[in-house]
Amino acid sequence: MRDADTALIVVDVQNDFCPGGALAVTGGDTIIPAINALMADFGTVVLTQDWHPADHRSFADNHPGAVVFSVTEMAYGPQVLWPRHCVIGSAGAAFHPDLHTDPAQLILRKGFRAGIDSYSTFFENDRETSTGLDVWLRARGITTVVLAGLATDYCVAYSALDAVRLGFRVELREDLCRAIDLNGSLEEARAQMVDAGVVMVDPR
Ligand code: VGL
Ligand code: ZN
Repeated sequence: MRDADTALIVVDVQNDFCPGGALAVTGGDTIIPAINALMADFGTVVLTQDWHPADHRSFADNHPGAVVFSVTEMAYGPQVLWPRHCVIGSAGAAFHPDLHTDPAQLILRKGFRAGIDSYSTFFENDRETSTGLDVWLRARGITTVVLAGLATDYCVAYSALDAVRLGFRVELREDLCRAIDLNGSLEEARAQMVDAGVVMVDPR
């Protein structure tokens, strides 16, 4: 059992990020049994869901003529244009059916504002609009967060970097994450996390 000041955050283990989904991450479903087992070690478990309205500006098909996985400029900076994924209420937005959801005290949804993407579970992509998770964790005395889930190089990495910035001690279970790896994004995200002081854990 981990200390009471340590929370597990399981990022975006949803159908659309698993094989067969709209933005499938290779091997995304293979991490689920070990994540389920890991939850038993934590007194605080948070699950997150990417949760987009149909007119979300991160969807390539909401930008006429735009190519999927191209990058556009938004008010807050560069934004990858993704295939339509995790639409509110859709089967793709649901948790993978194998994921245990009962141990979680909080299910946090992010990315529901049409004009702004939210990779991180702490801040939307303007790095200013808070999801409230910081305050929720602190109110429960959490000082360390352990991250697992999808995708290593986007939602997990942004969450890890924000958590460091907010003053949490951060561990990333590399064996329990899988990456999209778009144009070297995994290597870049990993270097940024190591630089920031994220503790990379891989017991494999
Ligand atoms: C994610 C791209 C778009 C993720 C979410 O969960 O990593 N990636 N939306
Ligand atoms: Zn998304």
